Amino acid sequence: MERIILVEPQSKEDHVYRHVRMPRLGLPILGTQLQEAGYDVKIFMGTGDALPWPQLLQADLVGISTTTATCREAYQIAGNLKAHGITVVIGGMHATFMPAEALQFADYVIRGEAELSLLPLVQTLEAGLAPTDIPGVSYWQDNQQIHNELLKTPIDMDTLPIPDLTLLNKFSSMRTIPVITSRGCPYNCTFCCVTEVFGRRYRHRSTASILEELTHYRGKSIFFCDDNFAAKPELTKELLRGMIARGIKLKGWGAQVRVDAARDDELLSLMKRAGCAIVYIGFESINPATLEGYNKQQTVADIEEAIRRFHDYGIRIHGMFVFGADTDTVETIRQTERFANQNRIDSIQFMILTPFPNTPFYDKLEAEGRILTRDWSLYDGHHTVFQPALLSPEALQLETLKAMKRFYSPKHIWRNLGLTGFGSVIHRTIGWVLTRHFERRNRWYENLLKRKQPGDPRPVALLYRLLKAAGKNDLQTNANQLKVLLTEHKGILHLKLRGLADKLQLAEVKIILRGLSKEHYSQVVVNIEGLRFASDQAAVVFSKSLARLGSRVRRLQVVAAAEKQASYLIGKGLKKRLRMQRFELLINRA
Ligand code: B12
Ligand code: SF4
Repeated sequence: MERIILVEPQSKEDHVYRHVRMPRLGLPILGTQLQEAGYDVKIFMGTGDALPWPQLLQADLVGISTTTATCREAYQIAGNLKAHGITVVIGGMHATFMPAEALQFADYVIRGEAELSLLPLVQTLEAGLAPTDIPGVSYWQDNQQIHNELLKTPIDMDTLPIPDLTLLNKFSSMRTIPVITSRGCPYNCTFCCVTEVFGRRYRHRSTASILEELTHYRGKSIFFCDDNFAAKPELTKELLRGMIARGIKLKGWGAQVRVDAARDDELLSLMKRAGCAIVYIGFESINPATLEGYNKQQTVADIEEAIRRFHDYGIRIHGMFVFGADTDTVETIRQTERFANQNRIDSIQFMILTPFPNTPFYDKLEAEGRILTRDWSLYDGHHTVFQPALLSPEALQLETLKAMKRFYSPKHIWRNLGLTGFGSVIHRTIGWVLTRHFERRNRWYENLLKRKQPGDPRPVALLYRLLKAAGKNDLQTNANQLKVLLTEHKGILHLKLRGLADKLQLAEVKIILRGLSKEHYSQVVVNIEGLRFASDQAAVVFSKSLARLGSRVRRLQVVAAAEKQASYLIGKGLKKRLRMQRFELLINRA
């Protein structure tokens, strides 16, 4: 097992952050560990169809990282690799929360922090053994899922290597370099999932090791990936003093902090002197009831004070707000936009509250029947995926976008010039372009929410309903030996094909499929576990009609029985469709 490729899939959904070329640090750290142990490692970031497939298909093992919003891309890539017989390990945030789901697409899943698990797993596999004792590993044994216990003590950050970012394909085009100084957060905001992975105990690296890393990046722009860069102000000050003393001049750096950081004059002064250009602050809300509900432990007065004080020190602010709490109304969203403009926040991000799976917030909404869709790719803070309490899903979606548009309007961009300078004008102009782009690309979702019937928990207008309207629902055809069963479950259309398919019968299926694909956003699952092809030609015809269906619906999943059946289809034309968007191959091992 020499060649290892690690992949950070990017989201296909169009949102502001899709265009950021900075990786999360998990794969660079794990990649460096593997490289130091003698493996040939490469890391790729990208959407499935933009990845270098010839290289991926040569790998001995591929590790794929997940967040909730990018897990579908991850599963799609994993499905394709599995069909080619390549060993796949999935890890990261979403896999940690949903290991049983992720394991459907992989040989192994690693939950939680993986620095004490991935290398031992690779070595164990090389020795031909089962990973019975490796913490956090989930795997298959006799078609059963085994989930090893999680790592008991959090990882000591000083035992980790400095990530070698040159392992990344996008290194040369990376404008901002990610550096991390700590893990874990002592707070416990109700909507956040970070503490589920990194814990509530704040751990940090030694100042000496961070300074050593920073010396490599003189003259570059840095983003500190810590959830709360100044959680221990005395340590942060030590680091900043070190940067100043060693003359580590960066092009400018940014970090996430809480409002509390603004109360400490010495900290602010050191941040400015060490080159801090911008802070990212989770203000979350200006509705006191919402702040309380989020357990944010900050007040609106704290927010106002933080804005004023960071500005006094000439540090720009990116304010992050979250809309959609049970105490929020349309007026909350409008007031927040006015607040952000009046207080001259340099740039903002208005996000829609997102119930990440396996958080208490998700469980609550699930229990109340308020989850609208389990399409994880929409769990990105830009789409309404649940039924809010005091406003409709459509209003939450539209008002959030409208507020973004007002904030990033040319009027406010120029008004801002006098106060916070040209830097924030540039940021706001970029925001103006991206917001409009997002609006154009996401109209389909507004339309979808508009069609939602009150009290209907499903994400509306499915192909199935079109079919229902045509009086053909729950169709069961028996064309000679080919059986076609059409059903709907939790808002997803399922097409089950059983028996022997020849060209003629497939022509009939093609007509059914064509009739279905009038809308562009639905999810269809085609189960071919019980399907056999009368000839190679029939398999080619089938591959083609699947591809056509895939280009018309929002997501197409094909469930095949065992890897053999999947490889056969791939051999018969599906290989060309590896680049096909929205296509996933799932292999049922049972
Ligand atoms: C830096 C960062 C960003 C950057 C870079 C993003 C990128 N390339 O994805 C920016 C600012 C652009 C960004 C944007 C967004 N982000 Co962000 N981001 C972070 C942040 C603060 C740090 C990431 C990091 O480096 N972590 C440290 C490293 C060491 O952790 P890690 O990469 O997860 O890896 C460890 C384990 O997870 C595991 N692991 C990870 N991958 C793999 C793979 C394998 C094979 C194995 C075995 C193990 C493994 O092992 C690693 C080492 O222990 C995290 C919070 C956090 N603390 O992680 C949020 C976080 C990842 N972001 C989040 C979100 C929601 C977003 C946005 C959707 C926000 C938005 N509304 O626009 C966008 C989407 C971006 C996208 N890719 O589509 C959420 C994800 C939640 C979830 N359940 O998925 C997080 C957790 C924040 C939060 N508070 O909830 N983000
Ligand atoms: S302070 Fe930030 S990282 Fe910590 S729990 Fe709250 S949202 Fe999560």
